[in-house]
Amino acid sequence: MPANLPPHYYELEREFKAEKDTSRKLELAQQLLALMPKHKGTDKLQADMKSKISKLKKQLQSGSKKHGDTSKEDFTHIPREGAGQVVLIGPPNSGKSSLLAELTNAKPEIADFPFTTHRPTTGMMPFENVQIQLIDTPPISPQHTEKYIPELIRKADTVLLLVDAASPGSLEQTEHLFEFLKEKNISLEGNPRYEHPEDKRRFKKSYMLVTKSDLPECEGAVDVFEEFYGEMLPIIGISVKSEEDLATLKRLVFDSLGIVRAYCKERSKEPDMDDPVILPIGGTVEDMALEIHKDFAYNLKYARIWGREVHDGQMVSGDYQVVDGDIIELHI
Ligand SMILES: Nc1nc2c(ncn2[C@@H]2O[C@H](COP(=O)(O)OP(=O)(O)OP(=O)(O)O)[C@@H](O)[C@H]2O)c(=O)[nH]1
Ligand SMILES: [Mg+2]
Repeated sequence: MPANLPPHYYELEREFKAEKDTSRKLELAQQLLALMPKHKGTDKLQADMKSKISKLKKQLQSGSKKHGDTSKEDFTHIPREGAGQVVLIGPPNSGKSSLLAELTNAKPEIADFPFTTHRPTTGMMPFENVQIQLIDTPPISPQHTEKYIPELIRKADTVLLLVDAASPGSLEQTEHLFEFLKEKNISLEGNPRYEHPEDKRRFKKSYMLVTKSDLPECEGAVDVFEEFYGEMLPIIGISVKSEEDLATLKRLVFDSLGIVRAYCKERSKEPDMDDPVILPIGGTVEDMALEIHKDFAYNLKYARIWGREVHDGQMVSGDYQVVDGDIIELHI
């Protein structure tokens, strides 16, 4: 008898197989079991899935005993991937997960009610030839805020604060969010101040995104938020339904990271324009050489550059500051 599984089952099954996190894997296994039509053709499948669920439950129990705590996993550290790490924060239902889903290949849960997201979810956002890591987070709210959220913000390169202008309490929610972050010594700023080593405060490069701008009730919302927060950080109206808004946002996020891309070229060969070396703005030819191999940096005599601010093939020394898009031939 054929199993007749719904199409969504196979998508979820792929996610289940790739998932490394035990508790998420358990959630997916339970969803898969629920999706299986209950008839003779799925008897074996159901039994297999039930046995996987019971194994996963045991693993979770032994894992929490081993670490001596009963809380869920530690989300304070999410390994960085790609050219930069950007965290999406905001009050409940403000559209964080929707934005992650539009900009990356991640498939977070999205729903029209608060507290849908329970754990951080990451996705990679392609921008031209680089990938940028986005982290969707559970909401910040007077009712409940996960403890690890401030730490995720401290570690990120850029913060996108999403506020939902369609929600009647959005200004109060935003005010609460800023107070919460202030208590945690975090200040969201368009142009972050210099962080003194002895100062506990962290000034994070941030943008406020006023979401759902396609809805008629959100007309004029950007101006309202601008009045309250415009001096602290840039306020941008967006809709996940607008391709133009999403494209503008991608460029903005890339620019916020303060990075440049350089392309390595071997003599008499074409450079690989799909594989840039990422450097912070101000990074030099020597820094680029170091990224490739320390011997290149130690033995560097000079470099030839092709780019926006040089003559083709101009000779420069190791202290030349790389401009985004420079093609560099290292001579040792
Ligand atoms: N019209 C419109 N609806 C949107 C937009 N962005 C999100 N939504 C809707 O807003 C609701 C909440 O979206 P989510 O992405 O789940 O919000 P969230 O901030 O992740 O919510 P929590 O996880 O509960 O904090 C869903 O019904 C979305 O479809 C938008 O740009 N326009
Ligand atoms: Mg969410």
